[in-house]
Amino acid sequence: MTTARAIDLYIVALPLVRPFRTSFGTSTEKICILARVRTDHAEGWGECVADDGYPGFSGEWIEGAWALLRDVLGPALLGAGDLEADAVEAAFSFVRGNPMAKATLVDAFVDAALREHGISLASWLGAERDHVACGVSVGITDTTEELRAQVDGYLDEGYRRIKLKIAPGIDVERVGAIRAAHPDIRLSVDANAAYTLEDAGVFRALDAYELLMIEQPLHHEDLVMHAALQHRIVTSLCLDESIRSAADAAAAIELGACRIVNIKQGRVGGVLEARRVHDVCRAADVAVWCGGMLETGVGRALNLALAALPGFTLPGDTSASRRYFHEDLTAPFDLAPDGTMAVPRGPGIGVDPDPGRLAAWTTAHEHL
Ligand code: SMG
Ligand code: MG
Repeated sequence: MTTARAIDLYIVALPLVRPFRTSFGTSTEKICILARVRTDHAEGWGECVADDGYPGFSGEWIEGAWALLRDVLGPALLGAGDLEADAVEAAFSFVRGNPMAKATLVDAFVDAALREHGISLASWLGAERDHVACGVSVGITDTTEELRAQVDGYLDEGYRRIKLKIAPGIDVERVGAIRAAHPDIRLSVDANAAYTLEDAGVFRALDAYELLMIEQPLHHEDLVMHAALQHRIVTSLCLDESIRSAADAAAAIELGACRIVNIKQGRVGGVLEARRVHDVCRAADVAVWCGGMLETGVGRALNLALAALPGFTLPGDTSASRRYFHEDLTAPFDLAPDGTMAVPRGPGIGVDPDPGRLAAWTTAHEHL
């Protein structure tokens, strides 16, 4: 049993090495909430993956999550008394929705509880690998030449799968150019819900490029339309934004809305629900892989532990620290020449933010 005694919330801002453009916006900085949960014998960390500025990826954003964490979820955890690590979600079950805010404290509490017992998150989750295969997600560029240069650079570093962000009008030609330059690589695209079923022709055209998958082409709430699209094309659909829970994954699979699921623990309410999504997909023989939200080393450590579970059979968006930051908040995560990354093995998530960098990059702090 573990008891949360104090919580610190931070907002940190780290410049990105290059802007990251998706169909819904461009980020030049990684801004996120970090939570530190102190227990009697340890402290644990969680990172919130909600957007800065406005809710663009999902219905959550930093200012909303901050208020919820400070005024509702934080006090609920501090009032919950003794909890087992795998029972912490119950402290937040009276709050509907808001999985990204909840994940911040679920993950921080689990990390603290595991550190108290000296157990690594990876082994506690049931990880079977000590290295995971890594891909990279490449943002939309102004020109095809720029995109090719970035893709070539990442392939040289050893990444095992390239994912291209697409948007209406910046799709078939771009993908065709990259495929022509690299006929044999594992290539996928991610539309971040920017299309409708009327664009089915775009996806039929993409069938020519033998993509590993097309990620979240249609509206995030529309499983039925994804099922209709999956019937009209050969390439496998993968869902990201649409999957907020294991129940969503079960529904999507039942409907035939996808053949692959992107698991982001922050999107589904934390590492416990992420493992349930994994289990649902594995039982249905649906491949999963670990998504990314440009996390700092705190969230990246957690993603790597999750990605080491047996159902994660495709390379994830778990790229090296240097793909995002000049300097990470933790010790940097590096890509091995074979395109894999080591899973942290220390207690809990196995890494800590550097205190000096945390202090320097914090823009807001709240102690509960
Ligand atoms: O962490 O490398 C990463 C980013 C991976 O493409 C990525 N994430 O829809 O999968 C996705 C996007 C969402 C990020 S929006 C800032
Ligand atoms: Mg995505």
